[in-house]
Amino acid sequence: MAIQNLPTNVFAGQRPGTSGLRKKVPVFMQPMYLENFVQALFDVLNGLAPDGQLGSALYGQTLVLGGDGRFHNRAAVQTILKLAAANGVQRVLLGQGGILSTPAVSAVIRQRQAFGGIVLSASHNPGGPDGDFGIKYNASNGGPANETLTEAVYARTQTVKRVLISDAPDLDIDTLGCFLLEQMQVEVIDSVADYAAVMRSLFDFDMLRGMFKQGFTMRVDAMNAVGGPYAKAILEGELGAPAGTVVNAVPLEDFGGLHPDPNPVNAEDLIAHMMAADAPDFGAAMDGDADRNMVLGRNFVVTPSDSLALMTAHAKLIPGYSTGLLGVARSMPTSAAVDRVAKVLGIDCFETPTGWKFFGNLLDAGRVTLCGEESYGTGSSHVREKDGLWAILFWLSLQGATGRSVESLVREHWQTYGRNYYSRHDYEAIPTVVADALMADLRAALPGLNGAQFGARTVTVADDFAYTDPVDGSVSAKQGVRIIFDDGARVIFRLSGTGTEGATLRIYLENYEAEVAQQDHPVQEALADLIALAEQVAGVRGRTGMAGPTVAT
Ligand code: VG1
Ligand code: CO
Repeated sequence: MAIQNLPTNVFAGQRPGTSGLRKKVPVFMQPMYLENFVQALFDVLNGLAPDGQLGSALYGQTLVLGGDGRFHNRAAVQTILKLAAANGVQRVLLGQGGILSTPAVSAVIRQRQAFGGIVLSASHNPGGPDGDFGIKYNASNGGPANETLTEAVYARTQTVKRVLISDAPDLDIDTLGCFLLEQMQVEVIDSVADYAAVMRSLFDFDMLRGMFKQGFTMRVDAMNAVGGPYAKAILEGELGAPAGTVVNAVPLEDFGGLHPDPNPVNAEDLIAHMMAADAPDFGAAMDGDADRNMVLGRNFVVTPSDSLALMTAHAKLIPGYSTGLLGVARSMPTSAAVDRVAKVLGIDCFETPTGWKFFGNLLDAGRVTLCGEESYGTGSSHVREKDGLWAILFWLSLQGATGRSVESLVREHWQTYGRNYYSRHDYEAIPTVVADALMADLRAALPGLNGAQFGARTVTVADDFAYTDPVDGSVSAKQGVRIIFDDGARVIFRLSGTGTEGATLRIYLENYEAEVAQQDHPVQEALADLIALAEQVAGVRGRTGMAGPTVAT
């Protein structure tokens, strides 16, 4: 065994987006593509001096490694281990079989005080040989690296000249225990244990066991992705939910052809079960890396923004949050439902750009306890990622503690706080030039939109969202075009930072309704005037030739 010093070539476009570097699998499989990126990451972590001299910050350190089990996961694990061994890492904690969900990586980093961790996932993007692959670095707080670090890594991918890698044979990654790779220790750990311990510390497992004993029924669709083993171990294993409660529970390299994005469009089978006459009490799904969640009651779908608001309102019922919340945060496009709850509770509510990395500082500084995004993501200070199974256990606990159904909890919430009708329209795979021109024109139109009148509504804010981090003062500009009206309605336009094909335009639509009698309209109908207005302002159909959104959730 020896450490090799191999020449690399520079690849364009290795810039991490909203959540790490995501590309089509064939891109990742190009010789030296992954190696180049990971070497750049290790060089930056080792500490690059301004003159380009390398430090040795990684020496003696522990890293966590695991992924969602998608195609290329196992090969990528072997490559990264060999790079780590050659770049001074002392120990890698590797999930068995290369498997760790995103929240589990975060939990392991924190529990074991690791230096950081690498997550192999393209999350909610499809997998398989023609699907997507991804890689993301999490820091010692367990959360996604901030933009300063990801930009430094990107810069390094453009200048790195060599890759340091061990030529050792592949390791057995399926057997628990410790192995040596060059000087580096590899400890293959149980993928679920550390994460399960965190869940036990937050929820009343005895009460939850009691619910299932009394016949509470539930269906969790793991979408053939990494959440399966976690949900099975905790819900069926520890809490006594009947076998078969968790379906599609074995992670498959191509997710069995499913698109592991838990929304009503992609989790079609779950929706059918929850709308059936014999629907279980509670339904839920998770995404590819198990950090997203969708929750449903019998015949009832919960909007993610509402989920965050309800969790905030009822948090004290959960043992882990019984003393109350320090504050809450939501991404800018997420509906303002949680803002109303925070106001009543007298706690701070922060509005951040899209992407979990922006919550890290607020959580670390003790400014917030719960966070959420409209894209089916909620989480708390227990880790530094959004967490699908945590959200499911939270909603399960809410039903146990109140003895009420999902639907009655949500309807009561609307009565108390009003309903924020909400929808996101995605226009996928638009040519990048068309999408960029559309956004540029929208930005140029902003001054004229301020104060403009649309029917009964007047525009009170028309801007491009910019965020100043209240903890470190860093500024993130151009985070989405907002049009906010005097009645609280909002239309927001932004381009996705996780796609791998052309550009995806997201249009976020929100309308507040205080009147209980007006709270039961179909969502697209309730938002029809805002949908028309968005089209009037942006001209999406004309520019893209698309008759409507590819996905509306
Ligand atoms: C999307 C969502 C965002 C989420 C991100 C990562 O980003 O909108 O809310 O944090 O995915 O989620 P974008 O830039 O495509 O809008 V995951 O579960 O794919 O890591
Ligand atoms: Co995800």
